[in-house]
Amino acid sequence: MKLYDLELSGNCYKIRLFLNLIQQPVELVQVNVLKGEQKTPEFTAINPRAQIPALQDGDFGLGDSHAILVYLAEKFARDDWYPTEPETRARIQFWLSISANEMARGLADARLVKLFGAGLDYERATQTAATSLTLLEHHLQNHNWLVGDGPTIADLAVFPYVALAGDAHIDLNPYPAVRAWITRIYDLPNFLSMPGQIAAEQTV
Ligand SMILES: N[C@@H](CCC(=O)N[C@@H](CS)C(=O)NCC(=O)O)C(=O)O
Repeated sequence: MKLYDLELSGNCYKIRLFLNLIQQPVELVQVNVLKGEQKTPEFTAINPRAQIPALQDGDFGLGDSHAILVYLAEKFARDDWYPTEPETRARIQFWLSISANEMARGLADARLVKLFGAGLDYERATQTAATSLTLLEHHLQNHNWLVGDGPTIADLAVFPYVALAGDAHIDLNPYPAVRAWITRIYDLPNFLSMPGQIAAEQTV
């Protein structure tokens, strides 16, 4: 199995983290998006959206971090990370949508501006980030995990850009329940870190 990857991509990190947590080996193939390597015909045959991450598993190719999380969880870890009850699945999908929308347009866009100089509206991104962090904070004041009693792919989808808030120059101090949740994820067996994450001592 190959993961088309970039170390500094939070979307790619979702997949690297999950595969490490479930101890599934993968071959990492670096894609330099600044050089446009995601636009080659070979790559768009795997992901027509011309974005990383993308996965190649035998004959099966797939793009999108959320689709890949669902695929890998179904295949390797359904009972633990993607339980089958309709209510649980639907709640997980709710958070995958938050990840693909509010987290992407908020925390991830703000990080793109501050870390890579992207020409995006930083003010708007920070407002979206504040709204989604407040939503997350309220949820986590009464729950240890986003869905159910243990970690699921919902946590892994939402977590990366939250833990990378420092790169986006966004302070997590007003969100103590979010910081406690980050600590719980850091403490998972076989956790894998990525550069730029909030330091463990800042989470308590
Ligand atoms: N919704 C997609 C977003 C993927 C995405 O934005 N990938 C970025 C890197 S983090 C990318 O490939 N950017 C290069 C481009 O769009 O040309 C996902 O969750 O995988």
